[in-house]
Amino acid sequence: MDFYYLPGSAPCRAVQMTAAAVGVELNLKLTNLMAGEHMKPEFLKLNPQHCVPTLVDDGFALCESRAIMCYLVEKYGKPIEADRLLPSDPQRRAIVNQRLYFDMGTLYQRFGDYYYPQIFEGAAASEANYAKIGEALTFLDTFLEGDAKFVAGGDSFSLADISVYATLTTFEVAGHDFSAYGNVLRWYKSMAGTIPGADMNRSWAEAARPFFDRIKH
Ligand SMILES: N[C@@H](CCC(=O)N[C@@H](CS)C(=O)NCC(=O)O)C(=O)O
Repeated sequence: MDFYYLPGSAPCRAVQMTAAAVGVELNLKLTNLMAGEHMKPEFLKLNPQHCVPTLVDDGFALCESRAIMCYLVEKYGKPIEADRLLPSDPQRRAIVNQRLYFDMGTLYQRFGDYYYPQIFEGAAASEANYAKIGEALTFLDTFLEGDAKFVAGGDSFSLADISVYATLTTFEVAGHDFSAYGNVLRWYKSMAGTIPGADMNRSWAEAARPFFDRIKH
């Protein structure tokens, strides 16, 4: 299946790790946003929202990383593995979903609110927005209290770990210090040897470094 992506993009890397976890091979279609490839008519036909990641599985086109991740698990995951990644039990699944929405709407959102105006618009750093990232990291630290091994609890990693791990890798490459959040740091270190495709996630993330090197923090 075709996977339109950019290596520096955290949501793209979350899909890459999910594909590795379910054993699906992706046909990589590098999409250069800086060159405007996502605004070409042929890409807009696939995804009018003009963003990566975009997956095309035998003519079925889908965007939004977390929707793609759920699709890959539900369509291609083997039963036991699928139940770990996206549990069928309604309450366990609800917690995984909550963490996925937290990642999209709070953790990554606040990261972007602070960094992207500086990178792309030359804006000054906002202390208030920096503090909001800290609050989001505190929430994540709380989810991991009591020596919890995984962000949605349980005894194996789920899609929530994959999604948040991709986000935190971007934090690392950005030089955003999260060492004060002890549970987050412990969990982050442990995921490197746990999530399939974590090495590729780490090396792809380097593509984002030059953007963060442009700003001082
Ligand atoms: N919530 C989306 C975010 C996707 C997103 O913002 N992608 C960026 C790259 S990281 C993009 O394609 N931006 C170009 C655009 O939106 O025009 C997801 O998780 O897939």
